[in-house]
Amino acid sequence: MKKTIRFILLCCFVCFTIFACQSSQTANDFFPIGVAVAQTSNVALLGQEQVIGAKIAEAYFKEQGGVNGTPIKLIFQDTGGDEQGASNAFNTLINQDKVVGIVGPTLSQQAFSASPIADRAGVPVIAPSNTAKGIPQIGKYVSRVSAPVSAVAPQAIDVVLAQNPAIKKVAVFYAQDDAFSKSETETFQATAKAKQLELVTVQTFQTKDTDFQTQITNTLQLKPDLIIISGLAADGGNLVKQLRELDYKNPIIGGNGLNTANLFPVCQQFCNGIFIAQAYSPELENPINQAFRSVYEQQNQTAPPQFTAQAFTAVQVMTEALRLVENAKTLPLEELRQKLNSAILSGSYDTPLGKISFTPEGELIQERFYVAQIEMANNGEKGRFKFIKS
Ligand code: 1QQ
Repeated sequence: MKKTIRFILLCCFVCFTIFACQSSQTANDFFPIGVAVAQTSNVALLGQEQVIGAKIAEAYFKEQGGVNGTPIKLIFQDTGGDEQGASNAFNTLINQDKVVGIVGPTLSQQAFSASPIADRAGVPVIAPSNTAKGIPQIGKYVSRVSAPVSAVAPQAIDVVLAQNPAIKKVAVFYAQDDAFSKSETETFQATAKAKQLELVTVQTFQTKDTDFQTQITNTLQLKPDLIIISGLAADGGNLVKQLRELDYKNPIIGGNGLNTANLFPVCQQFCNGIFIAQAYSPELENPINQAFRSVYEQQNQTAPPQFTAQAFTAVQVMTEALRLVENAKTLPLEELRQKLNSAILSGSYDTPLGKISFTPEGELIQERFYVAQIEMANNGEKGRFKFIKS
């Protein structure tokens, strides 16, 4: 009999322990924020920089007391480089991980498939790097901290023309299977025409292409004074390399997809001189940028890149908006997601990108943009982004 009672008591203890452990996994002890970016595939050249920025933000805000004493916890789901991967990651974060909101995906091409899923489920999405036209218009739960191509890309043309007033003929290349590249080339082409430049050719390629000889041969016959490329890092880097190998000597502007040091191993010494407009400058003097920059520099011995700063900013906005939601800890998840979205859109934030806020539609309002030029060491191994317009 005694044995039976002891057994029952033991069972109760085990059950209670299991129950206690399980309930401590709920959102009461932390706020789960999903991060759905490309950790694998060709797009990981861009996505890796985002993971670093999100993780720095997670540690930084933990130290700052999280959300009124409750930490945020990032839950990463790899999207790979395509639409299906992004949609799967979003579904897992929403239904299985029960996140309060999502930072992601990496590409606009992925966002047009995945972000409507979150929008329909009433889950706030902050796009850390989707710059194509139409992203905030996906739905009322979608906003972005990545300024649109229309605000950023023209700055590179301005700087190049100021340095080279004799430029007349422009050739444009873009990846026709990528929504961002299509959107960015529209901006580049419209800006070039508005500046009275002659658009001598528009060449297309695919983001998985590695050989650009045909397009380059067709283009160089037309003797352009400037070439502008809208693609991603691997394709864009190879295109630059092949242009220089085939003796193209005039300036090159790269779009946002080339905006990473992960381009350097692809085009090596041929990356030298590429102009790229920037939505972030490491030099910005505000306390949060200085804090972010110093952690990044300790870890990486170089200044932080734009995609890292934007990912940090997306996690920051999510965290600071959570602080504004009354009784966030006890609200049912659905209601929390809804109130979080309203808080995101109505807040204003001091971030590594400077002071930012949003239009009611979720479009970013940001004050300053910059232009940098890539400077490679002679051996082509090391390079840096040198800021020329700040
Ligand atoms: C987009 C982009 C990419 C270059 C981000 C990595 O701007 O897809 O919108």
